[in-house]
Amino acid sequence: NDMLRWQRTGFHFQPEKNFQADPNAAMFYKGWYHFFYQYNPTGVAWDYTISWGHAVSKDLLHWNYLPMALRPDHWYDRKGVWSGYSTLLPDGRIVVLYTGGTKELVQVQNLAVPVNLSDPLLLEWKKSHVNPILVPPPGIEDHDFRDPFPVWYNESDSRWHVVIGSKDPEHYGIVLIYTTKDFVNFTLLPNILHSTKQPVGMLECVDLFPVATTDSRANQALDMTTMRPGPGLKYVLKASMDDERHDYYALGSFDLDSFTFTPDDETIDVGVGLRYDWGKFYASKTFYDQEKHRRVLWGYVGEVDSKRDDALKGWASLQNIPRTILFDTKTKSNLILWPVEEVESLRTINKNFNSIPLYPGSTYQLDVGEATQLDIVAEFEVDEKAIEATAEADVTYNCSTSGGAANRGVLGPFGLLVLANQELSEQTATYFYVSRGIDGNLRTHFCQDELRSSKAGAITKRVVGSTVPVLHGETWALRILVDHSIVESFAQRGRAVATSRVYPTEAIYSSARVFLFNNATDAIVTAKTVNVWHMNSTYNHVFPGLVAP
Ligand code: DQQ
Repeated sequence: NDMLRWQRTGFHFQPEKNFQADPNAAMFYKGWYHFFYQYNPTGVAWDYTISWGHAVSKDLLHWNYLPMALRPDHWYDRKGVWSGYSTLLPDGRIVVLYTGGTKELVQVQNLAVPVNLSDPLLLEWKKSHVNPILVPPPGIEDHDFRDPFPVWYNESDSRWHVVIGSKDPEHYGIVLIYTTKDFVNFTLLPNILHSTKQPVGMLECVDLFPVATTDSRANQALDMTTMRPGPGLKYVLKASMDDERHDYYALGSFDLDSFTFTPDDETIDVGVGLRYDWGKFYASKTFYDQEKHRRVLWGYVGEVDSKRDDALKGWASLQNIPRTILFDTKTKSNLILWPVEEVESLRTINKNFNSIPLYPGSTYQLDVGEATQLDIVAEFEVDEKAIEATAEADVTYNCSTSGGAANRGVLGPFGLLVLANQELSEQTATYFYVSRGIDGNLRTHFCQDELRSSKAGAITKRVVGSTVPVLHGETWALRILVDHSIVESFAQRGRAVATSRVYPTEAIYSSARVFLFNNATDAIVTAKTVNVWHMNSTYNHVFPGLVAP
């Protein structure tokens, strides 16, 4: 297993061993960011011992592992402490709501609270003696009732609204709403918060939050518990699609009286339209960071190698670098997701490259030394004359069916090759592909090609991505975080994101390289500026004096 050692990341969150999955939200409390996550202390895959791992950090990057917060030790969670949400209430209390799998595998909701609120580490948790606080209501299947999330505090009647994802008998995703004053007694509202128009199946890990839409408030992240619907606001409804394992969101409006969400555009409703990430990324949650007035997103990035390799490594799955979420006031049609600013504090040696012409069919090696832990920021320009000379081209291009970076078109692909060996027989390509529509307008696709990312067998490799808005006067901009076996890429400063797990066999340690490339047939592309930073490791460890799993 020494062979697989290099796959361990340098600055991403991962426990020392075993399996992790869904982030179960986070909070800033008494000087610490607390992070809870689905963790199996006994193996490298999901099973019924699934528990809540716990860690703390001062900066969302350097973590101290703590003892597990919650384990399956009662009849109502005998088959797992599943996902849920940790919430800091406005009055200073903390509640955790989570789904338990009972002996019979019925999904029920449970309450847990910290034993000692004056302990900044929140080390001890107690489960409520009235658990389970909720069982599946009539008409909802026993295994379609999970991931509770307290979303809204109504001051006028001192009630919380708690939402839970589910599906109806026809396989349409639905979001149930309960109200409660004390998190013990609940009332199911007769209406539902939202129902999908497509039979997308069970909605896991539902999240709902406001975003500011006007320029004056654009840099504000908003706290769901204090904001009321009104001008300058939109709402984001997010759900994880159990059937296809992707996190979708929709932008829309919210009616507080009926407690219903309406997407701005039904054709891009949750489950069919926008995704947080076009690559490997699932079961995400956001939390409002009252310390820095921002909303922060986490998802987990699973493995796409074999179970056997996970067993050899002794661990499985990563968390992405936390991302801030804002509304895109320029396009008004998407969110902006961007690595938290703290990640820039890990940057060390910088190499800067300017105005590098990339001729059709060429690559250009960026001489940066060992290229396993990087933060890369690059801006490209496509030759204007080539654009003008191009008639309608490649209108049906689609990242996932394109065949990837080897497939040449008139105006692309161009971008970067990371975790590449010198011969380029191993490489992960992050690129733009520009096409020209019948109306003359340019359309940009942002793709990440994993097809040549590893020479090892038994690995799922895809080309992932989507179209991304590139506005008049903008360059084509990429940011890529590279960390051994994960590549997180951001197009147009966060309008579209793609994360890949990759397992090179040769492009490891000092043999890992990074290249620019242009595989367009007709256009010269200029890499206007490229900044490459080496990234420090975070060396996470167990909190001094404590024992963690
Ligand atoms: N994982 C949890 C569930 C959730 C799913 C169990 C999403 O509660 O629905 O580990 O990955």
